[in-house]
Amino acid sequence: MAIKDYIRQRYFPQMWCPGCGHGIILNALLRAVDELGLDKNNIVMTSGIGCSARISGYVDFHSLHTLHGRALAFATGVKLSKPELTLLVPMGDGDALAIGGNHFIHSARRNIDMTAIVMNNRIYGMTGGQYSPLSGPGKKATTAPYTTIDKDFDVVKLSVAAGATFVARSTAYHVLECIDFLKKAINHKGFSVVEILSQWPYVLWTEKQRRWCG
Ligand SMILES: Cc1ncc(C[n+]2csc(CCOP(=O)(O)OP(=O)(O)O)c2C)c(N)n1
Repeated sequence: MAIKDYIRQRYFPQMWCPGCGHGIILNALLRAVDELGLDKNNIVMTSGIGCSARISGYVDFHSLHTLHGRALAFATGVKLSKPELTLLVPMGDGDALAIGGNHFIHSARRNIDMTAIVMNNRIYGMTGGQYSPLSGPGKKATTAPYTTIDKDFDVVKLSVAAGATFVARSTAYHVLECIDFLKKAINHKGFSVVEILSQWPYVLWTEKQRRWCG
């Protein structure tokens, strides 16, 4: 299949800022699915809220665009009712590890067979740049004009400690590595986490996008 067969073209052009890493992650994910030869009718993507979570609108899989932080909870429900389906759960760092942190830890602890993709730009992108638990100290953000003082944590170490049985980290710059990790994660039976660092070029936002986010 061609990559365009995995997307809902009616929702394009997408709403991500020029230069944002999230589109590269979408591309890597579609290539991973294509290279694995998966039937798109057997794939379910659940997502919460955020720029990263918008990805579920762009893919031509079964998709649930749900509540901020709750993507893994919805994915768990789908998996319990239809275990034969492949579950893909893309989340922002805020979605996955701030509001959704408990769902993340306990999905890993239960080792539920699904792939969590943490699209980590270390900021709340969609709402305009509030710092997230992953921002780390010394970062400027709209909610930290004099820079942040809070520590961040290591997503990979957290995932391993919580019980995830496949964990990997890459960046939107390393596309081939991302494709490889995503393929391995999808093939893995159990809770797999792929953290992908993604750049956030807020300065490039257009007026239209600023208005769209209120
Ligand atoms: C319950 C709830 N709280 C807060 C929000 C507002 N909100 C929407 S997206 C978002 C943060 C998005 O950041 P992240 O998950 O890191 O994804 P990104 O946009 O950076 O890809 C927040 C706080 C919401 N929609 N629902």
